[in-house]
Amino acid sequence: MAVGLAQDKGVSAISKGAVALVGNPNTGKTTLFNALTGMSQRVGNFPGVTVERKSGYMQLAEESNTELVDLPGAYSLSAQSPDEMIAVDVLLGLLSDDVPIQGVIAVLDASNLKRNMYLVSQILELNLPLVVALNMSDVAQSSGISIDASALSQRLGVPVVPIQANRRIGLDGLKGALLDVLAQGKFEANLSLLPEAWRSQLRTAVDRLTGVSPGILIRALADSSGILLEKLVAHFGPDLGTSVKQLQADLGAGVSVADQEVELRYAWVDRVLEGALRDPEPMRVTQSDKIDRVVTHRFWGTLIFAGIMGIVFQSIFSWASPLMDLIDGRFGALGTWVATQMPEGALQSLVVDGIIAGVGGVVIFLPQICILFLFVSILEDCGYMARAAFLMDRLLTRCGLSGKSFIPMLSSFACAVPGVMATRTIEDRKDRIATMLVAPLMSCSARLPVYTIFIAAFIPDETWAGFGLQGITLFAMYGIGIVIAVPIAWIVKKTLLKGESTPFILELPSYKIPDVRTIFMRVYQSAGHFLERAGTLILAATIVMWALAYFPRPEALLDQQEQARMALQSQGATQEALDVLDGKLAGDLIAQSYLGTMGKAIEPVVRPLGWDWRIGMATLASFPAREVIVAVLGTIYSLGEVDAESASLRVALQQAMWTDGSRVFNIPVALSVMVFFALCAQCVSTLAVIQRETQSWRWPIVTFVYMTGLAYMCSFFTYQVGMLLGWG
Ligand SMILES: Nc1nc2c(ncn2[C@@H]2O[C@H](COP(=O)(O)OP(=O)(O)OP(=O)(O)O)[C@@H](O)[C@H]2O)c(=O)[nH]1
Ligand SMILES: [Mg+2]
Repeated sequence: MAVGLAQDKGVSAISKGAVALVGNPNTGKTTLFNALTGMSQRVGNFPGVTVERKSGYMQLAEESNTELVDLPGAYSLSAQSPDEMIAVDVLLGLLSDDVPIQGVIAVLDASNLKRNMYLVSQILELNLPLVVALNMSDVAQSSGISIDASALSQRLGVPVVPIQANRRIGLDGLKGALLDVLAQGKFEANLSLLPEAWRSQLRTAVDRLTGVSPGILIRALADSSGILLEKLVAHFGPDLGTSVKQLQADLGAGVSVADQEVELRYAWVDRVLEGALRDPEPMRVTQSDKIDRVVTHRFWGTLIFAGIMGIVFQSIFSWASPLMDLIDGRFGALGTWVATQMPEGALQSLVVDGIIAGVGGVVIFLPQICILFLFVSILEDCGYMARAAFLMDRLLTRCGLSGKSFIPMLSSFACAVPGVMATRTIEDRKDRIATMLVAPLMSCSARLPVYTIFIAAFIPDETWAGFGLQGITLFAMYGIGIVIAVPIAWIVKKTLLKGESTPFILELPSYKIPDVRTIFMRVYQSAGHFLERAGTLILAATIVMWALAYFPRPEALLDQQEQARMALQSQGATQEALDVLDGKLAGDLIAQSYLGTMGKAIEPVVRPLGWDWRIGMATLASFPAREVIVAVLGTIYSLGEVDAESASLRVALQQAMWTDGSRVFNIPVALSVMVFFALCAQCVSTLAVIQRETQSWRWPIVTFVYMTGLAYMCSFFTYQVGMLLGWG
């Protein structure tokens, strides 16, 4: 992959290929990527945040943009998990439709240099121009670690630049060094750590093959699973396969490159760092170790975790309500104003009852979404969430999952789509699929509006043992998914996906003061994502549901109403009496609408859950995306009411009646709706991403069927028990 820039150190030639950011997980690659490209990819203080290849452009020299590729973290080029495989594919040039890699920035955690150097030893064998960035130099410094960058650079034969990516310190030096190595063109693979016999054999073999570096051959030789070798042969041709066989024979029977490689590399790392790295007390007990003893303690740690989550859910209610009331009021006023500006008719109804009442009803939850993500990103960035993962490891392994399942499950509290993608860090395919099956049980942010609307309307605002009852209910809704995931995972691992769970060593990241920019970006992006859904998927669903609830409008009914109205007026009836009449018409119209007819048909199915046809239809409409229920209920009640000002959905729900005049909703009904939404697979995007990640329709179907069945059962149980307990 020579770029041949030696003749002209020119700018134009430099933009021929991409530069890849490679390094162990959680070393700050994405932070550096964002700093160099001005983009805002997701950053977090735990390993396995990036699971996809992402690219952007950085300005290396004047008037030239160079593509920069951010990769998932990898401990070694002997990929163990699908996310590590991505880094390997890119570095070895196996993605044929991809821009070739012309250089590499190895991002190392300076406070953990020894472990990070292993990967460097492998990259050095790849014939790729390389710059080593010593990131987290602030962390290293505060732990008293000192690194002689120039000595290291001399030993490695590549530039070594100390940086601090989160403060953008040292980036100019890094870019300069990168420009230099790119301009030097072809980089000679450094094979110094291999035994002389191997080296000469490798060189001879490489000479016979085109486009293959010694590093690629070593990767092929060290590949014990055979998967990488297969890919390499497909890419570089069958000659590579023959060479590998030949080499294996030449190196002698019983020599396992995979096994020996590890020892050789560790010995090399020790040699290279000798005298260049000064770590005064490598074994010291740090402040962070002391904190960890408490927060990862089986009992105290769990208590702290529950306490923190309790506070988070409580704050979601108490902090958000003033803002939500404000937005709610604004939308109410907007609806009333628009109604006075537009002639009465279908169009006015579409805008006021459909779009404003529906989409507006969802948008008011924005403050809660922001508060949720504010907490989540602070907890993640300071390093606490990785400790929570550690705490869960025991539980997860006991139910047959990998401890690595925690991070995907944690991500699923924001949204199951990145959660399912985060399972790429799990090596074992069965563990990976089992995690995907339970990840959507975690309450994502789309469920938050559903929970809070029903909680605000039906759970009394009282305190219980110092905690608000509403906060406790929300806590319980988040809890139910976790509690149910445990037996489900256990059953899945005992039946569909039998297999041993692999032990897992989570590397606990160091505690940090959370980065304001990272937190701001996370909250901002989540808010944007929420609003985008409201403006697209939910808007579309609302319009369809509005039309179904508005049409047909039988002439006979409207005429009857007109006559009744005139009769009342001629008798000098009060405005109140006229409103009652209008309300009745609105109710009759919606009952006769397409939606009403369908609703009546499905009512027997949802009746055992305590629901009326309106909740049934709104739930059915929410299968593509769960927030739709809030929008659809907003539309249904808005169409079924006369007075646009009482459009607050909360009040409408509280006042909803059965035909016999009794209230539709009580606490058991509200709980049964919430439980249904906590457990049901109402999200097309999640099912699609499971299909994509597993390359099979089987798993999205299994997910859908089991979650929907489970939701129905648990919802039924909740309603019936609630009624028995006399909460109705
Ligand atoms: N103190 C300090 N923190 C940093 C520095 N660079 C990055 N961080 C933080 O380190 C954490 C990890 O950063 P990321 O950029 O997500 O790391 P990554 O290498 O992309 O991680 P993966 O995608 O999981 O492999 C984040 O909390 C960053 O804010 C640095 O130079 N100093
Ligand atoms: Mg990353």
